[in-house]
Amino acid sequence: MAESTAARPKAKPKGLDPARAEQYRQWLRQMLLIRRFEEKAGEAYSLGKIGGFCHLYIGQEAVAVGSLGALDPDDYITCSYREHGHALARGISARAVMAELFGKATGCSGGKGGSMHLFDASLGFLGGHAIVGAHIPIATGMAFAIKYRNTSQVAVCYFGEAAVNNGAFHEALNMAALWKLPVIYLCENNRYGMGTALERASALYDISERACSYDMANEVVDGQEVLTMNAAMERAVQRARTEKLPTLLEVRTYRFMGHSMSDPIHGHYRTREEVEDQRKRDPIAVWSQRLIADGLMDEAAVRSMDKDVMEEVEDAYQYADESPEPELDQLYTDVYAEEERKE
Ligand SMILES: Cc1ncc(C[n+]2csc(CCOP(=O)(O)OP(=O)(O)O)c2C)c(N)n1
Ligand SMILES: [Mg+2]
Repeated sequence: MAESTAARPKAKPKGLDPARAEQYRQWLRQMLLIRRFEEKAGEAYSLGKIGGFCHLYIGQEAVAVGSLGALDPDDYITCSYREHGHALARGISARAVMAELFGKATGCSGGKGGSMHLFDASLGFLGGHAIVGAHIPIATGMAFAIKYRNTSQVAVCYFGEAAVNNGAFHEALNMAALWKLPVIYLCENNRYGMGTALERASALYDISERACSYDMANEVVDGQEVLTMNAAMERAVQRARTEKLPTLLEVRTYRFMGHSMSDPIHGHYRTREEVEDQRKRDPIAVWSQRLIADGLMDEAAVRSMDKDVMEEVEDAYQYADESPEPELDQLYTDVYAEEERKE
């Protein structure tokens, strides 16, 4: 059954701020980069260039771009396995992400992580985790470390709505609320955990309400609108940084592709009509039309940006294809990363 991805009505979207025009254009570029990258990754997978699992992020781009746009460079991020978009939006290069998907030594995890385990500690990007919900306590631990060291960083944890029925989710949220930790739990509710619709697996439909059990701030966010996403994230970041309090954001979004490369676009669990209906709120079209309507870009500029992005993705593909595989003597390196303590 197709419900709207739109969140409960909140404050009306404000007009675009001309002073932020460059940032707005960058958001569009980042979303286009993710889209074109994912299309190319899908193609490479079909050609056998990428092995293992591969979960595309197409349809959810505004969530990663809008939310990561509210963070500082030294904040910590941890994600599920559907994290190519987050890695790109955080600033890991398309070359390093594509090479990782190809299992090459030049990949961001040295070619040993693959699609589900993208890492770059220098950007505070601490995975890529394949086990549903397992990184929720890890993010909570990061937030505990931040509090212990008394810095003003924030930890962010991205996960799907299927993770909230996992015991680790509840244990982590309880501790974060009890200990007042600077963490943001960002649930990307795309309404399906593989082929299971949310309402078939969850007693509670509104995931945001789960925060009430832990007296935690929460919000439902329209994840197809990048500015709305950014504004909600800014509120959560502010709460974490200044008040040292956690937030649960339930972000309503939709994946346009199958769960993974082995799953067809609609399968038996959703209809073609539902997917087509959701595609009417394509986050890239929504945002580019908004920028054009507000006079911050014209159609030619959007086309030229898209072309530029496609060239970047093509370059990443060539780079990944030509890169060497990791050497055998690298098998046991990079198992643990040590971070330098800032005393
Ligand atoms: C603990 C655990 N159980 C089952 C799986 C198999 N599995 C992989 S993805 C997935 C669905 C997760 O859906 P959701 O959390 O909504 O994220 P989405 O794929 O929609 O981004 C499942 C059950 C797993 N990886 N880990
Ligand atoms: Mg899901």
